[in-house]
Amino acid sequence: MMKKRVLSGVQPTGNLHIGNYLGAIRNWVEIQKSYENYFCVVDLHAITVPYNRDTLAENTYTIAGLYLACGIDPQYSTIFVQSHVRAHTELTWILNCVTPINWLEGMIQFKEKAIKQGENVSVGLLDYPVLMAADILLYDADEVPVGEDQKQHLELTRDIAIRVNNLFGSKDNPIFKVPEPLIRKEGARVMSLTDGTKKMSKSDPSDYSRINLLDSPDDIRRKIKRCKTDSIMGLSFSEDRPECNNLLSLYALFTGKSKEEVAAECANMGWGQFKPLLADAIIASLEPIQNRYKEIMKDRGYLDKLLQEGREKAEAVANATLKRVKSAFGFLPL
Ligand code: AQP
Repeated sequence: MMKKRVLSGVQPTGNLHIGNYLGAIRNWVEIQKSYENYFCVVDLHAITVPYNRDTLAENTYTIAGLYLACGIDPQYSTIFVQSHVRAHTELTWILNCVTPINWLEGMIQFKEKAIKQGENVSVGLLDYPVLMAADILLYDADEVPVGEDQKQHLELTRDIAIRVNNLFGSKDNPIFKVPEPLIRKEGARVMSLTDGTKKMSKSDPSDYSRINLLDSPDDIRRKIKRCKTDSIMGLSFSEDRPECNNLLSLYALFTGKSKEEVAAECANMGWGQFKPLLADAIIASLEPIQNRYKEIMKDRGYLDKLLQEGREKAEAVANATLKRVKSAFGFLPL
């Protein structure tokens, strides 16, 4: 039986944090043997906001190295850099011409990031979801494993695919496969350590808001010690205690315990007792990833070769789709 195909990616905007790990990469690792997998480092997305050109390439290596360190296995998964496969930008242009502008203006992430940036908002930021649609549709992905924050963008991808199929395809001969989101319940939305109502994010100016996968044990202890809590006695999963909810969920995810077990274990604890337990659980889970990462980054030649092989495999699939799309849109063939 043919395996279903998945595609997903992370922006090289800095170190990965535990939200990226729990919401996305950990799930990729778990499913990779049952799917045909394409995982890219989405560097074209990373330049939609002001960025540092001196660190972009190094961050791209970092993310690729972290994919491997977290357990993405090249035997099952193709790892590549988005900007190395030109079909991504070419399909984006074509999709731009069939995507109504008001679909993009309504995107929550655009509105949030645009507010943060004031007047300095690029066309690229508005167009971010169309680039994401191109990423996914180029690979005829059946499913897209992402965190909760990407749900709206995935719905837009589906809308664009359906629109193109209606305009230029037929029921028996659709142009695009319409992908399904693959969003796990646990870890799909890890919240900031400084504000339990905001998602943990690489672009938050405060490093205390997140735990990065490469943070030292001391940093992790310090961040957990300083993180926002409340003054209610006893710890519980409760809707109106966003920080408590988030920290207990992290404890459950990093220890592998169920919510019920954690609720019972922590019901009578205070923050002073709980925080070191949480820090220990996170440190113990990240230590093997950090050790593997150090080994992987010693051999840039290996990473370069892997990304080159990944590009070749990705390009073969992407170029075939692009050819099909251009033919359907009526372009004169080469
Ligand atoms: N807090 C999170 N909880 C669960 N999943 C998350 N993801 C991101 N944040 C969380 C998932 O990680 C994948 C890569 O997303 P990204 O590269 O956009 O990461 P980011 O941290 O969101 O990066 P930025 O640069 O800081 O962007 P913004 O400002 O948008 O937050 C995705 O699958 C995402 O769902």
